[in-house]
Amino acid sequence: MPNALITGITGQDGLYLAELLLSKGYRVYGLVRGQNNPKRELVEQLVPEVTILTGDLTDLSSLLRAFATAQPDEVYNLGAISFVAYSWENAALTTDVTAKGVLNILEAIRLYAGDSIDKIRFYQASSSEMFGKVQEVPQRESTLLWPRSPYGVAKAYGHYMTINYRESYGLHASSGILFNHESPRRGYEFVTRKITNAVARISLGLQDSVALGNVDAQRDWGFAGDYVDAMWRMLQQPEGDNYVVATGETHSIREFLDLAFACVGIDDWAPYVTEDPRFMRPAEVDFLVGDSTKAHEKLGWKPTVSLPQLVAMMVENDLAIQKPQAGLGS
Ligand code: NAP
Ligand code: F7E
Repeated sequence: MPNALITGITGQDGLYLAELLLSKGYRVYGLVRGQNNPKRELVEQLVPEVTILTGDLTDLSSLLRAFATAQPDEVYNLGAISFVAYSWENAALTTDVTAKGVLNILEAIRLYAGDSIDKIRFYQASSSEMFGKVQEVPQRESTLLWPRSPYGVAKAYGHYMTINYRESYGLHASSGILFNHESPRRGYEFVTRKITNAVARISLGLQDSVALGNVDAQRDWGFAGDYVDAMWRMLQQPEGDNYVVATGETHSIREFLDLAFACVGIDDWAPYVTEDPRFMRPAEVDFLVGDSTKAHEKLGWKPTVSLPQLVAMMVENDLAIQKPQAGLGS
């Protein structure tokens, strides 16, 4: 039974990955930060078999203690400050967690494993945000990075540091350059969940409208459950590498709105959506679309959920959550 350590276990991907690894017979350890983390309960409810360890990516000694307990064969570094808009307001903190946190965990591996470093496999949660002002369409592993946010810059640091530890110490280290992936577990701050939650509430008479920023931005959206499978596949390869994971389709926020409102029988969403400059970003990533040919060919990975299916899944979930608020059964 292999041991896996997941940072970011309380997040969207951490929960899906824990479920996947448990189903494959892994013993799973999850790092949870803070003295009274409200999301700890979610982990305990959804994946009670996971052993929770206390630690923080900014605290190297806490990572070393986690390694001593978990004795991991595979380490998945999903922990990050992941909300792009927030990264401008807290650029130094984002750098400490999302960039330097990667160095801390790589150093923890080196200190823990010593001469047996080749026995550990490492996954770094890199991001399409690193492509930022895109230099090539579609974006692939070799595309020049041009990050547009403190978050994107921090992820670029983590990406290159992962490659550096692979090249310097022979660590089996993979960088998954994942494009946007969503699910009913997506945080409410991200545009997809903000929209599906608002659509559910508007259709139930609980809310009049939703305020958004740039609805012309285009993203390559997939389903998070598919994307954690790609992470696992990367660590089963003979060597660490970099992989783009994406659907290969791009859609605007407007198209996402079309699909989400259609789920509740609303064809014209204009009366329900307002533009609010508070949600505009200092520098926008206008367009992303990924080429995951390498992941298809080497990992045998393919997305299984289409955008309309994903949107329907998210709207249905938010309707079930919101119905009791409207005095209806779920
Ligand atoms: P998420 O839901 O925001 O989860 C982020 C996780 O990081 C949470 O568990 C959070 O813990 C943890 N974390 C934050 N600060 C930490 C710290 N100082 N020490 C340890 N853990 C910390 O993100 P996600 O969507 O699951 O994404 C997982 C990873 O993939 C992230 O690294 C993200 O940047 C990256 N990524 C995501 C996407 C996407 O579209 N979802 C695409 C590409 C890359 P708390 O619950 O305590 O805050
Ligand atoms: O924004 C626009 C916004 O916050 C998507 C993270 O998981 O994926 C995610 O980052 C787009 C942007 O995701 C609102 O300007 C318009 O163009 O849902 P988002 P993101 O910034 O793409 C990448 C791959 C990651 O790695 C990140 O961790 O939607 N947008 N109006 C809005 N966005 C938000 N959040 N809220 C709005 O009201």
